[in-house]
Formats: sequence, C-alpha cells, structure tokens
Amino acid sequence: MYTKQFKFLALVVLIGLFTVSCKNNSSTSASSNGLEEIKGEEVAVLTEAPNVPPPITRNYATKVIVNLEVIEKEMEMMDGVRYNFWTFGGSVPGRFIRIRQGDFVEFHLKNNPNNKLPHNIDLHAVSGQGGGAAATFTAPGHETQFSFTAMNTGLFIYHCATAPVGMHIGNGMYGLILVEPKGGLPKVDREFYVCQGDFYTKGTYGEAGLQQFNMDKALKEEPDYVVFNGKVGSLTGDKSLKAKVGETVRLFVGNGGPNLVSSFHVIGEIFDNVYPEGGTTLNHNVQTTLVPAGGSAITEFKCDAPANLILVDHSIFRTFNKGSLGMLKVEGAENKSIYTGQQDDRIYQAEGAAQTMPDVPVVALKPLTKDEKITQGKAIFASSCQACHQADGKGIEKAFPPLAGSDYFASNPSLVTRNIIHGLSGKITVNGKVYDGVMPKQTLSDAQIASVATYVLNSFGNKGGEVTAIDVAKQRK
Ligand code: HEC
Ligand SMILES: [Cu+2]
Repeated sequence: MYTKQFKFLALVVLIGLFTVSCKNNSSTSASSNGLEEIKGEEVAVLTEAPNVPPPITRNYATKVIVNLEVIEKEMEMMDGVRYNFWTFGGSVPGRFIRIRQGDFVEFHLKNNPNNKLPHNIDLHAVSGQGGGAAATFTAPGHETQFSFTAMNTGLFIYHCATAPVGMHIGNGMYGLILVEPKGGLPKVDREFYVCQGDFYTKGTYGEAGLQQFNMDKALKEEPDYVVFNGKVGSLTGDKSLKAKVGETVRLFVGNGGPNLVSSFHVIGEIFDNVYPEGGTTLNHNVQTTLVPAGGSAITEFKCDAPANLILVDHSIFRTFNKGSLGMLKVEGAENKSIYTGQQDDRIYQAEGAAQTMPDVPVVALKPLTKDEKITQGKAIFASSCQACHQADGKGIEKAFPPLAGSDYFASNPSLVTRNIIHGLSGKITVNGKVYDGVMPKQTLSDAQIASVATYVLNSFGNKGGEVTAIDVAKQRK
C-alpha cells in the first residue's frame, strides 16, 4: 500500500518535471526535441536589391528578429511610367532576408498607417500554417508577430497572401529569404539579388503616366511588363552590376510571378554551378535555368573574360519588348585565348533580300509633349536600340554605326524614322567610316517611333528636332 502510493507520487513528480522541461524547450528550441540549441539574439540585416546581406559566419543557431514593413508606394515601372506598387520594405522585390538553418526567427510584420489595405506574409521557408500568412494578417497601422524555426536550407520566395492573392503579388509583394546551411555557402567574390516579376497595366508597354493594375490581362497571363528588380532598366546603364575578370559571382535569382516561369540566362557566360529551384542539388555547366513562379535558383560563375554580360529571361520577346534585361559589366584584361573578339568580316552575298519582321497593328497613343517624348523615347531606346547602338549612342566599331553626332542624318532627320520603319542594309558612311550591316526594321507603333526618334535627335550631341506620330504614319506609306 505504502509503496504503491510512493510509486504514484514519483510518477506525478516525473510527469511534472517532464512538462516543465518541455515548456522551456518550446520557447528556446533546445536540442532535446531534435533542434539546435538557440544561443543569443540578433536583428536581421535586410537589404534592397541588388544587394545581399553579408554571409553568416556563426557556427550556432540564434534567435533572429526580422522587422519588415509593408509600404504602398507610387514608383516608376519604366522611365515616364508610374505605378502604385505594394512593397515589402519600400521597393520591389522586398528586402532580402538571410538566416541560418536552425535559427529561431521572431518575425514582425508592420503595415504602414498610410496604407489602404490589409496585408500578410507567406514565407516559403516556414513549416507551418500558410507559411505565416494567417498569423500575420495585418491591418494598416498594425504590427503582427509570429515565430518559426528555419528547418530547411535553401533560397525561398516570400509573398503576400491576402485576397486577391494574385493582385497583391502582381503589385510587387514578393522577395527572397535565404536559409544558409550550417556550414555556410562556399565563399564567392560577389553576390547579387535579382528577382523577376510580371506586371499588368491598363496601358500598353511604355504608355506614359500613372498606370492601373489590369485584372483581365492578369487572368489571361498577358503581361505588359516582365522586369528584373521592379523596373525596366533597374540593372542597366549606371545601375549595371559590376565584377572583375577572374572573380566568382553568385546570383540569388527569384521569380515572384505572379504568372510567368522564367528561363533565366546570362548572355556571354555559362553557369559553373546552379542550385536548381534554390534547393540543395548542385548542377554544373548550365546555360539556362528555369525559375518557377514562386520559386528561385542560385547560379554561380567565374567571370572568364571582360564583357557586358546580359541577364535575360530567354523567353526572349519578354527581354527585348517587355523589360527583362539586366547587365553585369565585367572589367579586366582581355584573354584572347578564351575570347578573341571578331577576327574577320567579309561580304557574303546570299540570295534574297535582307530579313524584315512582319508588321504589327499600330497602337494609338495620345499625343505627347516633346519632353514626354524624350522621356519615353529614352526607355524605348533602352529596349529597342541600345543593344546595337549602345547606351551612349556611340555604336560599336565595324558593326553598329554611331548615332552620337552622326552626320548620316544631320541634314535629313527623317532618315532616322525611315530606318526604324523600313530597316536598313547596304553600305553607308557615317562620320567618315563605312558600315555594311543590316538593321532590321523595328516593330514599334507610330507614337513609339516618334518618341524614340525625338530622343535620338535631342541626345548624344545631335542637333535637336521633333518627330510626330503623324510624320511617322505618312512615312510608312
Ligand atoms: C540589331 C541591331 C540594331 C538595332 C536593334 C537597331 N539598329 Fe540602327 N542600325 C543598325 C545597323 C547595322 C545599321 C547600319 C546599317 C547599314 O550598314 O546599312 C544601323 C543604322 C542606323 C541609323 C543610320 C546610321 C547612323 O548611325 O546614323 C540610324 C539613325 C539608326 N540605325 C537608328 C536606330 C534606332 C533609333 C534604333 C531603335 C529604334 C535602331 N537603330 C535599332 C543596327 C541596329
Ligand atoms: Cu498584400
């Protein structure tokens, strides 16, 4: 009898001890439940694309506090085109978050009081209901909090999951969270954050002014814009990424969608390593890697030769007509044994005429002022002309003639529009040098040609002038 009672008491005490220790564990994720012990606490460094937070050097798990603020904000989709973006942190894509496997993340989502809508966050790095979506449903002027342990390593998308979900993502609500493996990622010289997204506007590509979200086009999955880092030209010109010959580069590539799958490619390089879909498998010697909507990839390469590497979605009309074009300038000494440059150029007379492209329907735009044309023309130039004539209009010797101070059209500006409408082939002389190439005719609307021609006439030290859509229409005939 006495011993029975004692045994019972002992059992109660044991159960009590067990539950106490469980309680402690649940708040600190200690090792008895298979999780790493949490030591210390830090606030996550968050960065705006294309920057990436510094690699994690800790060899232990810690408590990481993440503070992310949703901001609804009008910004440029393209020079001259404005859009009301919904952002995680004030830019598209959202801030890059970098943690280590085993970390215990205390996540704070703030919804700026000036915002109009509720938002939340679904982090693909979370094991738990909705990736945190239900726990973070946040009204304007509120802050919510939840916590999770980073169970899996990888590069994960996060996005807003408030209804209508497609519209929240389609307005720019996505970003990347990297969960580094316990030993860290191999060291590289440079890391960049590049995230693709598709956008749907009331107006067509390049139509100036404040553009509204277009649900019909979103449902049909027919975007007007497909861009890296939230804007046409976010990674070109002064904003190009930079590296030196011999350096290793790692691109953390995300795709927010909401609809398109990206065929991510870098013109002029080969990926030495790819972590497909942002997971752990390592693939080598890859030309183009698929990045699913709501997914990612990590690509790594050594910069072998000096070049302007072009980042593209190789679904290529998106790149040259909708914006998904970025640049990585690799500077350094040439290595002719890796890449010679052009060694010869001779006349090859094939049968038939120069190739042209089919006509597309003319999209009518409202008349713009000269200054508006120049602004819009600059953006059209970036997507339709710059690849050949270069951003500074100086062209490339022996291949593409200069538009900068060109004496070819100085006395007859209508030659600019003529070339864009009809294309040009055969020998011409520009500033004393002979060119014998082919310029394909450009499939642009009358208004777009008027804008880009006006831009060319008023840039690169040229003499000025203005072209109207009516001029272009007359010249088409
Ligand atoms: C695929 C490359 C390519 C693209 C894209 C291109 N051009 Fe050209 N362009 C050429 C070539 C090549 C020539 C010279 C053709 C020849 O030798 O007959 C040329 C010639 C010209 C000329 C006359 C020569 C000069 O330097 O003044 C103008 C003007 C011109 N292009 C403007 C444009 C504009 C504006 C755009 C964009 C709307 C554009 N080009 C897009 C390749 C291109
Ligand atoms: Cu949202």
